[in-house]
Amino acid sequence: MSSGSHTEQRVFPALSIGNTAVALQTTAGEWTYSDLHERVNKMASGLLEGKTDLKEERIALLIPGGVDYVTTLLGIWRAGGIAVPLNVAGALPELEHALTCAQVTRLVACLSLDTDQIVALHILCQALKIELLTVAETLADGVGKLPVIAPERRAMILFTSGTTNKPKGVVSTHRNIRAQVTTLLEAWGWQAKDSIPLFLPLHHIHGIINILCCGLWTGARVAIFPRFDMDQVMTQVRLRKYTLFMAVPTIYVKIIQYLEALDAGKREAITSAFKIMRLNVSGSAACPVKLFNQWKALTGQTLLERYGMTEIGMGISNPYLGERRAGAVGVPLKGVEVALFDDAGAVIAQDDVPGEIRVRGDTVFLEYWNNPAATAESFVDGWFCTGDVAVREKGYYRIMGRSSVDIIKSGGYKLSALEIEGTLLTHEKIAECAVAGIDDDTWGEAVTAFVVLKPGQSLTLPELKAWCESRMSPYKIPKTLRVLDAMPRNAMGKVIKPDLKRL
Ligand code: MLC
Ligand code: AMP
Repeated sequence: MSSGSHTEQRVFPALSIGNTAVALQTTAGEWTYSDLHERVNKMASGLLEGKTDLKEERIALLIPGGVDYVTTLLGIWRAGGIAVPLNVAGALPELEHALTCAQVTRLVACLSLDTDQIVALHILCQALKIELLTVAETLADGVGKLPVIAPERRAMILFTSGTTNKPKGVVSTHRNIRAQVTTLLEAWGWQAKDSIPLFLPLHHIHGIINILCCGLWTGARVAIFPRFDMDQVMTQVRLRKYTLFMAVPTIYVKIIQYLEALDAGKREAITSAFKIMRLNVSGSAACPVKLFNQWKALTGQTLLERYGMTEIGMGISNPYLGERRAGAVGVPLKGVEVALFDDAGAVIAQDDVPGEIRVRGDTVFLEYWNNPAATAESFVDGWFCTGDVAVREKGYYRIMGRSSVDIIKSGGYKLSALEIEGTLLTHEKIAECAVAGIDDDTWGEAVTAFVVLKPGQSLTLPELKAWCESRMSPYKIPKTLRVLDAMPRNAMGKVIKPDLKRL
């Protein structure tokens, strides 16, 4: 992440002593770039404990959005470690999987989390021989000698669900992150005078790369929230604090519902504030044409939709200047090579023929952590195979869907049907189960569980939800339960998910 041209290595160019511009606005106050720079270096020194380099030690973060999160993430990078951001709403078995899989040795946590969670975390860390730390106790009093970090070194592991039961750790290098950030800075015209709210979860790239890293790289102001709180965010919007707004489609849907419930005067105060923003971006899931049109009618903003993935950063984007086409994700970003491939593995040269999106370039991740088989499977001739199917129409890409029915996108989160099924099958009343994403106006797709119960058993949705609470993140918990007499299966015994979706 070094800017390369500076004698003193920094995580981002704008982080420097004497830069008095506000970097972070938090609920607790403001932090200038200079303050943040010093705090990051103290964190790096504290993590190093006198060593010269963390040498890619995996250090996890379990911290909600705020200055401590940013200090820890950048401090780990500055000291040569690999940051493993974890889901603050994650259930214990999910955290255990990530900590074990990434071979984490230290976990920096926010100990003002829920008390039960802290106790459970202590026990888990003890069992896994992981040192549990707070930010306050890790920050050094001063700044020691910090290492020089080569761009090809690993920087971050993010867990992403896929077509396997358990999430895989996506490893990005400093070079990957720099490429992911700089292509967006240019494409979307980021400027130091920009100001953006950050309320997305900080264990995924939308929040980490597109908002936090782009903002801090440019020297802009990032207003960081621990979670998406409609009233808080809309108050700041109304006060015209932001020039940029980036969110998943579900959030735009929820904002429209919120605005519709307001009286005309209050609604106008917010919509007119959106209207004067420089840019509104939607991504992480398909933006329905209806939503695109509703947003335009309400705020006058033409949403810029873009396509990305944890493994590739952002790949395709509608233009900042030029036609932003509803229902399309635009054209490949500069420096990102994108092509569509047919089933025989040949590049599709002409428009209007669907194929799998494959991506090459510096933005593409290095590997799945400790999983060479999965890494090898996902690349063909140097191209990363996304599993997403698209078509090019008059030069613009349009996403048509995914090649796997076992991946669900709910409110921007990618979920593995197989992972949820694996957990549900441990329920004492469930004999068979299949999970599918059913089209939903708010969530994009809503997790639905189809189950066959053991003889003589009954199960209701509230019972199932309560049972799921300690076993999976809230957003994975089924929104609907369908109890079936028998599961529709093909001749090979495989559940026919399209039949279930039709139910
Ligand atoms: C919350 N809930 C969800 C959910 N989020 N259910 C399904 N899917 C989701 N995404 C549950 C809550 O637990 C709660 O359950 C109920 O829905 C209502 O909660 P809420 O308070 O209304 O929702 P909220 O907490 O505000 O969360 C909604 C959200 C959040 C949209 C703000 O889901 C979110 O931040 N999504 C963004 C995810 C993201 O950043 N993805 C990017 C991945 S990177 P109950 O039962 O308690 O009522 C990527 C690459 C790329 O995709 O291209 O960017
Ligand atoms: P994740 O693995 O969480 O990074 O999610 C990446 C996936 O989100 C992609 O593989 C796509 O399936 C989906 N996605 C991201 N942006 C869009 C978009 N604009 N339209 C449709 N799907 C999208």
